[in-house]
Amino acid sequence: KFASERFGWTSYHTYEEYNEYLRTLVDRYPNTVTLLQGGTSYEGRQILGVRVSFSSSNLNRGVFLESLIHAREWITGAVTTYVLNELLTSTDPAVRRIAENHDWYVFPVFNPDGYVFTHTSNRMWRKTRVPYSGSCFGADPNRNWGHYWNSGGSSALPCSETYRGPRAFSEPSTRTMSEFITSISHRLVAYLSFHSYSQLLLIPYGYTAAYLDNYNVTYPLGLRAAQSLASRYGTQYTVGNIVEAIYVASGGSMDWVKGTYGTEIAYTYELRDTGRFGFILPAEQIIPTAVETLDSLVTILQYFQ
Ligand code: ING
Ligand code: ZN
Repeated sequence: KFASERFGWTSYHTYEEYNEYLRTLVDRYPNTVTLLQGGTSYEGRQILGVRVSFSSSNLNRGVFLESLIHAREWITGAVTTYVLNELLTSTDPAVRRIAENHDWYVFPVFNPDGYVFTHTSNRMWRKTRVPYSGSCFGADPNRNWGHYWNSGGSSALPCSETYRGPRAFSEPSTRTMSEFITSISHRLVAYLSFHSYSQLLLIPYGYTAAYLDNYNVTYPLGLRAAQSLASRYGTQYTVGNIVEAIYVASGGSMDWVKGTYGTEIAYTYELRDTGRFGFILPAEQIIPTAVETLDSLVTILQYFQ
């Protein structure tokens, strides 16, 4: 059996298993899937992803899926790989259309050092594993990007969960992934970042409460996406800009992509749940969470039809 059939979405996987899964997709769908090394972490791990393209010329508009930038948010990598699998295997016409009309860039584990640490040492680890002052490790990789870095909602203290790092892109993982994103930025029309938990669909920016760019498009589209999501199992999402929905938070990846390249569609998901299990979402909820999320992605990408 192909490892992609053993992989499955009834349990959570390790960093090595995610990488093995991505490699087997390339073996199985050589004309459609390309393995990409987007970056490298502080501890020297590869940040692997795939491009999925059903067009021989690679000229489709690009959609980027980012997950596990925060190590403990395990549901996020499970959902993006489930979506990846559906893009390759679904026979649902709506899914086939979004799959084949876009070039997909899927990077399941943005923060491999942190993710490995959640398996070996501390399930609740969030940050990178770069050693900083005293005995504290890690900057928050979602406070470390260079668009209005250090503009509120991040900490100067290395021991803080939201430590922004000594400078923008101090973390090898964010720096190298930003360089990769730059290299494909001219192709990207959508950047979707996955976090957990709280059931929110968040609109840029995190550094300012102002409704910049195309909020008048992304807010109503986000409401329709949340409706699609809810229509599957009744899961309720709140839609709003980051500052209004949660808090000021500068240095996020989505702010940088949107602010630097003007990517038309940019959302951050805060997946299930609302706090009962929080980061430790039971594996039985992976598939339902992914199925409802895919419904919302179909709605979001209808914008480009
Ligand atoms: N939430 C995100 C965080 O980094 C966020 C929310 C998204 C902030 C995008 C800024 C930009 O705090 C979680 N759960 O990590
Ligand atoms: Zn997060």
